[in-house]
Amino acid sequence: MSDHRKPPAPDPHDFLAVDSDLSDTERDVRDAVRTFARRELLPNVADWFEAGTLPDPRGLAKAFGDLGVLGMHLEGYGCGGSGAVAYGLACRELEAVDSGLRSFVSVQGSLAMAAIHKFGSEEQKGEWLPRMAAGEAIGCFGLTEPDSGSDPGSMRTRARRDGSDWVLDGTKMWITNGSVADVAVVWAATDEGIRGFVVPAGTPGFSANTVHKKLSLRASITSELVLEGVRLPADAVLPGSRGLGSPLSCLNEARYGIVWGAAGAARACYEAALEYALSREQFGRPIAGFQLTQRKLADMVVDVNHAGMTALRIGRLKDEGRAHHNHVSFGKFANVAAAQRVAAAARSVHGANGITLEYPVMRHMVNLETVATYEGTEEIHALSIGQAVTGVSAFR
Ligand code: TGC
Ligand code: FAD
Repeated sequence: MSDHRKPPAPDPHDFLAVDSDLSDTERDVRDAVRTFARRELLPNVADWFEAGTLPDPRGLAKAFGDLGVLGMHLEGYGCGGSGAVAYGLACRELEAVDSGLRSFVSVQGSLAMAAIHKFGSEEQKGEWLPRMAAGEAIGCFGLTEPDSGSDPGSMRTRARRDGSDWVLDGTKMWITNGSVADVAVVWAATDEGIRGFVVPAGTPGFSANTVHKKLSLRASITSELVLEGVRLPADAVLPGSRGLGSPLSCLNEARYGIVWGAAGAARACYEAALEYALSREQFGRPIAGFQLTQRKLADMVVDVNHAGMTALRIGRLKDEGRAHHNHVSFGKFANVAAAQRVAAAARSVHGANGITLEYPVMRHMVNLETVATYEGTEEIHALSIGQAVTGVSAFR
């Protein structure tokens, strides 16, 4: 006998019911991070963005540590050991508030902690990871240089041996949390190829300068790291690191967080536009009733749901150990572009109000300029996908 009952209408806030595929544990993580983000971060983020800084990065680190999101996908050493999808959901809920706040968590957990976790000695892991997971120590990750961005293999920062010590010279640029970090993971060229070094803040010759006048990712601290004859003991090198593949493997972890985070920023913009369109009246009726506005909302809801499905698919592949770095490139490329389209459309739906910090849309829109640039630009990921499908590298 056929069932003539109508299926339930799509939920405008989860049109393809992507979240119904989550496990109970994953839903619990989503709800805990969403509640925290909406209660503790959302009411303040416009002020932080306007001020162009995070006024209390140590308090924020501690709060993230208490929430359990710092290095939450890493095993042992006080880390959460969660699945990839659960970690992605945390990134999605944080970036629904602001890309800078997701960045804080990505850089700590997926870059600085992941580098120590993957390549560090037992002593390095024991010294740094528990404190970083608790938010008692802040880490940063120095790969980019003033003249070496998309092509990190061209870095000029050098580490040379002097007796049993290492001596580092060079400059790193655009380093998230650099000037508030307790520890920097710094990548440098050596006679043995590129290697990672654990540099505690306060080491003589190491200094950090905050970058000002940013128009994007303003609720985030961005810095230059200067290394002038920084002398480190032999055990400062990450013993498992060797070659450019080492930092690139950390980038995969952070790029994966962006796949989810961008879906969160897109969702936040779409939801703001939907709410605004339903309440804002012109020509005697809500602007949501105009066909051109509905087209914008339809395009947005498609992008938001495509992004959500892409994130979940890559997350499931990752939890099964089947996510190749080109899958992650696909997700970063697709989801950041989708979020940029949604943010721009959402801003237009808001009219003049859309250019203010009273509404989240333009803040997300300008943040996404950074998100499209860091962790591999749109062009770099397009070329990685191109290489994956053609077998031909366009880089060299
Ligand atoms: P190439 O010769 O292709 O590769 C060198 C070695 O690395 C391997 N490899 C990877 N391994 C793991 N994960 C990946 N994603 C990898 N991509 C490549 C590769 O197989 C090779 O291994 P082996 O054993 O043969 O030596 O290197 P290339 O110099 O031609 O460059 C390739 C390219 C352009 C894709 C790479 O350099 C790149 O990804 N450039 C973008 C740089 C970037 O993303 N920088 C981000 C800095 S950190 C940051 O932005 C933090 S933002 C804050 C936040 O996250 O919120
Ligand atoms: P470039 O590499 O100079 O690129 C300029 C333009 O040329 C881009 O459009 C690019 O796509 C294009 N291009 C380059 N090569 C090619 C090519 N082969 N084919 C086609 N087009 C190409 N880095 C860190 O190490 N740690 C951090 O914590 C960190 N945080 C950041 C925070 C912020 C707010 C920002 C803005 C950046 C951060 N970065 C960080 C740096 C970031 O990873 C780099 O900006 C990024 O990798 C791009 O490098 P670039 O800015 O030097 O641009």
